[in-house]
Amino acid sequence: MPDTAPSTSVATHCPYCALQCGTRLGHDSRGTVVEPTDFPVNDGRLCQKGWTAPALLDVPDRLRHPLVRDADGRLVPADWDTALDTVAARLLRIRDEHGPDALAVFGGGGLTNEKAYLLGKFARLALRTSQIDYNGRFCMSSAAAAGTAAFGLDRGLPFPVGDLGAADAILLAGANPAETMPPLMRHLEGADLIVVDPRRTRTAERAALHLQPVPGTDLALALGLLHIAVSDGWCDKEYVQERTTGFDTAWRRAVTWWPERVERVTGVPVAEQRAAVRMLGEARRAYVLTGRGAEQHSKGADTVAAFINLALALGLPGVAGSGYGCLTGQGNGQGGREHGQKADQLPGYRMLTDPAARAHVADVWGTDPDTLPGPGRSAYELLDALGTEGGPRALLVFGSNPAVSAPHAAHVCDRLASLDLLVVADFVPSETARTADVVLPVAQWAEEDGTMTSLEGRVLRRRRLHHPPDGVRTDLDILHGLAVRLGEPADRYPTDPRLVFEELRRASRGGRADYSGISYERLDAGEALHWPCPENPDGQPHPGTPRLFLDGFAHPDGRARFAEVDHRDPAETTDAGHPLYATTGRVLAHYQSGAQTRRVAELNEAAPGPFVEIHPDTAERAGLREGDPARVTSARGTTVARVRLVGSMRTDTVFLPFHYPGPGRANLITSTALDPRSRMPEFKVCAVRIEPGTDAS
Ligand SMILES: Nc1nc2c(c(=O)[nH]1)N[C@H]1C(S)=C(S)[C@@H](COP(=O)(O)OP(=O)(O)OC[C@H]3O[C@@H](n4cnc5c(=O)[nH]c(N)nc54)[C@H](O)[C@@H]3O)O[C@H]1N2
Ligand SMILES: Nc1nc2c(c(=O)[nH]1)N[C@H]1C(S)=C(S)[C@@H](COP(=O)(O)OP(=O)(O)OC[C@H]3O[C@@H](n4cnc5c(=O)[nH]c(N)nc54)[C@H](O)[C@@H]3O)O[C@H]1N2
Ligand code: SF4
Ligand SMILES: [Mo]
Repeated sequence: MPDTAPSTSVATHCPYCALQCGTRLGHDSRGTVVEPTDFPVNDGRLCQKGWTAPALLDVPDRLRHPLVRDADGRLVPADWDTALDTVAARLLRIRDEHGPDALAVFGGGGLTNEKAYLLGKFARLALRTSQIDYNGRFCMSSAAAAGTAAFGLDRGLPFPVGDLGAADAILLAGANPAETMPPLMRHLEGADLIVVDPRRTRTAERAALHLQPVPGTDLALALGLLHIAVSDGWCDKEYVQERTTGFDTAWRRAVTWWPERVERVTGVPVAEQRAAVRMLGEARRAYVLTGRGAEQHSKGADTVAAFINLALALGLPGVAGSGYGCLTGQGNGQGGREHGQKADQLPGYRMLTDPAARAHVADVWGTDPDTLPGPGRSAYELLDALGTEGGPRALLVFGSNPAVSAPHAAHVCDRLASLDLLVVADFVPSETARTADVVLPVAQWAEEDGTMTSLEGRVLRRRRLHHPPDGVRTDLDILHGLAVRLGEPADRYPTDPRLVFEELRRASRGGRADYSGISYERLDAGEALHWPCPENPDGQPHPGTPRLFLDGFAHPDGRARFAEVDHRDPAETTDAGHPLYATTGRVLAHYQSGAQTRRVAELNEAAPGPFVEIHPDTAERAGLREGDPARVTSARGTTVARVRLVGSMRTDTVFLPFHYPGPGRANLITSTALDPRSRMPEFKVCAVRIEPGTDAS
């Protein structure tokens, strides 16, 4: 069917996380309603966010027309031509005066594949800038760097979610799916769960074993688990011999991490370390999975590498029924990292520095490879450079709310304020949008077609239930409108998602994430297509690749690589002025910066405001009781939150969710230390003190 007429009900997927639960959306007397479908990952279930998602479509302050800041500094309604003309004219002027790298783009892992692809093309062709990165840098980059190094290819889960159901043991390092992907828990029920988390989360409560390390010490723990695996005889020597290289270099480091030393650094008792390895070693089928708790560190990539080393020593990756995986987070966190909105990437998970990749993509784009810019700054470095000498002077934001979600948020807001031009495309007036010079109101999930790639690498159709409200345009329309005004040929920026996908197929052909054999027709026929899914030269449809690495890893020799990694402290350790560790994360009811979920009444009632989890003894020493307002202060700033006493917390650690705006932003305190390999910020550990606050503070 060509551009579909809106239907009375459509099969689609939840707008939020990377599990991409299957849903059916329809209308009844209450308005838009959602039902879960029997899609394999959720099998008739949804979490609270999924059930309430239709409310997003008409939140009271939904943006319904463009806004342009007037001479008095107020955002006032404007028509689309005025808004787009204003943006284009100012972009051209800034580029003329300061060169193309004065223009920057910040994308998001919630954008469809089509949007992510067109955004990267727009930045590099229409703006001619190298300065594009996206919020996935804050999310999956450490696991991606480690996975690529180890296996030659980065796909969050190289196996379908359903495979987890047959496992005997699963180690979850720094993931809390009971709150972040509730329907996933059903797939973990059959296994003995080993949870590594400084907090006793809802996931940890369901575990056979909970290891509760000091934040920022997972690398030591993983080295120690490898040490035990080898010295207690759980190492799969035949697998290591036949399917890997580099064991000796990894062992050279792990050998010094004997269990007592690991206990001293991590706080995890020797007996628990041994028990964890025994559970994994005795299992016939086992998985090691990482989440943001292990990854969002200045050594996140090395930490993931250490967990992969453990998995390799146990002989798990690339074996049916076992493996290593990263639980990717955002709705299109997987696809968003494959199609060119990352600073160093071109579509198909190609690298921007690879001459063959440049030539291929330039050919699809109808341009000379020499005109393509090189790699630009990573997300935090980009935000940090805004408005500085030699840094970008204009920023276009599509699908992120960095005023709340970026580390050291007060500093990021200063940088945003120093820009000559800030343009935000969103469907709600997010905290970032409110500071913009131009706000462009966009359509959302149920109002447009597209594809998303879930955490298991499966490409899914997002389907339109109804047209966007009057006055609202799609992201593809906006990119088209701007590109044309910047002098680009109109047909280079199609507004029909299907046409963009057809081009994306060609651009990805032969790349690591090859989508060339996938089409809307095949997806609409219900096929389950996991990439790589190349177009076969003989015309036979490729079945996709649900399980990777069974016949070999993606390195030229087919072997996985052990990594030589060693533990190091977090960028910031505690001292007399900042005696506690603060870590950050998520609660069930809210999503990310909260821009969407804080506008859904039922979700906001479930988790109404910022809080800090703290052990009762630690609270008492600080003079704090349950419900008191508290000030949590790091070297960068102070955030305010209500005290929540939690007896199972470590006494040296407090926890804050990062979903709240204003003075309750957890990111007012977080560290700007970056992982040297992935450029991931250290969201999960900084040194703080806590003291009584006032309701006004
Ligand atoms: N409800 C909800 N669900 C979501 C999201 C959301 O915002 N809200 N976001 C989605 C996205 S984008 C993502 S990335 C995923 C994230 O999913 P998760 O990775 O499960 O989420 P987090 O809560 O960030 O971190 C997981 C756990 O890491 C622990 N942790 C903190 N520091 C450390 C440490 O040093 N070591 C270890 N081992 N653990 C530590 C925290 O206590 C927390 O329980 O969730 C997705 N799903
Ligand atoms: N302290 C701390 N900070 C963190 C984390 C942490 O664990 N701790 N986690 C990090 C992680 S993993 C992530 S993924 C980031 C996420 O943080 P953000 O990047 O801020 O993510 P969202 O809050 O989802 O913001 C998405 C914005 O885009 C809008 N939007 C949604 N879909 C579309 C679309 O299709 N088009 C357009 N134009 N707009 C759209 C939404 O309304 C919302 O305003 O936060 C990071 N920040
Ligand atoms: S688990 Fe994720 S995809 Fe599923 S309903 Fe909840 S937010 Fe939506
Ligand atoms: Mo994320």
